[in-house]
Amino acid sequence: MPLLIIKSDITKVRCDAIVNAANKTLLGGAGVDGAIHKAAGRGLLAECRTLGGCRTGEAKITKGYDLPAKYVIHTVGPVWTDGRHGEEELLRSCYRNCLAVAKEHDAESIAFPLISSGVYGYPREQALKIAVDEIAAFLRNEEMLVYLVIYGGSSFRIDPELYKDIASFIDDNYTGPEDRHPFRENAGRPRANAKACRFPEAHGAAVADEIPHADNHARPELCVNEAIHTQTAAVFAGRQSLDDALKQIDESFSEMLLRKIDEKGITDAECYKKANVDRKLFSKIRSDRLYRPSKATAIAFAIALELPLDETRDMLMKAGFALSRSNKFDIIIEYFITNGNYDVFEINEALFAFDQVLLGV
Ligand code: AR6
Repeated sequence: MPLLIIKSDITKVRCDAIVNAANKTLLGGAGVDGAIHKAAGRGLLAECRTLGGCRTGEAKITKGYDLPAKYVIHTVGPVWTDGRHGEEELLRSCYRNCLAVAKEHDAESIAFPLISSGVYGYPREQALKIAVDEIAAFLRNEEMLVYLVIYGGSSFRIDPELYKDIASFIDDNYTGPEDRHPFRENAGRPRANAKACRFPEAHGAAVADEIPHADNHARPELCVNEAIHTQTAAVFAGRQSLDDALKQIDESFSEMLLRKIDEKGITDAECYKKANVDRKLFSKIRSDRLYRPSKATAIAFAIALELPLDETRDMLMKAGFALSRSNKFDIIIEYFITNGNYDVFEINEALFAFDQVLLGV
């Protein structure tokens, strides 16, 4: 199942377990710890008192009390000194231990804050990279829906070099209206408060049908492929019956996807995991040859299959979409494909940093 980076308050996320970035006493504190204790009520503190604290890198579980989550998994991140005091390994073990505890309790979904990146001072880009790395490694073998929750309006940056590179690629390739240019100084304020990405209003949102698109993803209403136009013309010219014409409809998105999976010699599971797509959604696509995915899902599969740009365009067209140069999302996708980087989690980090919808579901 997928990893979704979302902007939210973790105490509001509906899922089986939320993770608390606690301290060794487990008796509450500031930051996300304070927010979780406040929202959960006194029952949480009472249960925490029975746990005897927790060592750095380890994890302990309690009930969720007044929270929408069934469980809270408490972990203690490392305090950042200079990166030479075992901070990275300790932070990695926080994620691993929390995921192991969640699995032991049959949690199907879990939400993490960016552990150690607040009061404990871990540099945010590095904290994010470790979180994504560990969660992605876990999801290669396990089925769980994992949210990484970034709080409030705090600025969020990926590796500054990568950010600069993508920003200049967007700058060089953007062909939309000048007054909405993403980076030019004379541009208006494009999408200042645009929703960053999907929001888990309810447990299971990400495994339900395709989630509605953000405004930069308006689905073209009439996006029938050219083959169908040709067939239609022939019908109206009286050369063909409608039945005959419909028999000649081009390969569908789902058919192309399954053909490409076969050609690449990968399994279905390898493909949907690499696409950051939920197994149930994949099954739907597999069983419905006319399934219409969202644009983000269609691109996620093109990325999982490591398709070059022309084949990505072809696959998108079958789902009724195009890659244009008039919006940031499309240009960022083009950037990664032309650079031969097909790591969906890295692409999602970049999309998140640029306030765009994420790939997969
Ligand atoms: N939802 C999601 N993320 C949040 C929330 C929230 N409601 N509130 C803060 N964050 P921190 P740490 C983010 O300081 O660095 C406590 O006092 C925040 O923006 O909560 O591991 C404990 O008792 C940041 O990105 O935890 C410990 O003493 C991330 O959560 C100490 O702080 C972690 O920030 C732990 O420090």
